[in-house]
Amino acid sequence: MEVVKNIVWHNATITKDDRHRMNGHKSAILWYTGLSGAGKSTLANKVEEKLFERGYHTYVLDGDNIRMGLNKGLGFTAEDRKENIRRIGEVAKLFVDAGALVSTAFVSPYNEDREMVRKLVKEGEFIEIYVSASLDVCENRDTKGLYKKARAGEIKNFTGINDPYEAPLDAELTVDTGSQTLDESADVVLNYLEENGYIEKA
Ligand code: ADX
Repeated sequence: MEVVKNIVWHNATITKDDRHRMNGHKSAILWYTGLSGAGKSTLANKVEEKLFERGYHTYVLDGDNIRMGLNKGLGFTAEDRKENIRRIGEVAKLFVDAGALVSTAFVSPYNEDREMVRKLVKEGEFIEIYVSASLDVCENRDTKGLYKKARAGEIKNFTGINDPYEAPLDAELTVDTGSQTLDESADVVLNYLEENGYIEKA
């Protein structure tokens, strides 16, 4: 890669604090991680819906969708996943700067990659949410038919089948979508946000 020189950081006139004051709430990344089919996107969207209804500035960055645009061309080797997560981390950081409660729904199977994102932002701005449905549950759901293909050897590096998933060691939250309803899981997240001063109590 070319070494780029002669770039100077420009400080914004309107700061993150100004935006927090204007919006009436803090900003942070809600980082959902878990196996394909664990329910990350579904949960992220449900939580967003509840926050949005209560007047919070929100956005969801979704793995499958981002891979069709910004991250088109990245595959599923450890190196490509790292680059996928690095870019999403940077984009999510911009959303935090813009004052939003931004949710990301990516498998993000490696502890190291998730820790890289945690370090990008300030303490308290990264909330790791482990969506912990077991491989059995995800494989039985097989919403996209990908586990079947992976078992048949049609997909290489498929997380949980022939590629690793490193469960978070120190997640702020663990949500078991295998044993909870969607609303129950969403309320676990909302309670955390209330208890930790990100949002007002309902
Ligand atoms: S990540 O590992 O780099 O974070 P990301 O969340 O962007 O993955 O993409 C995962 C989605 O891509 C899965 O939900 C699934 O639909 C699809 N997918 C296709 N191939 C794979 C694979 N080899 N491993 C995991 N997911 C895959």
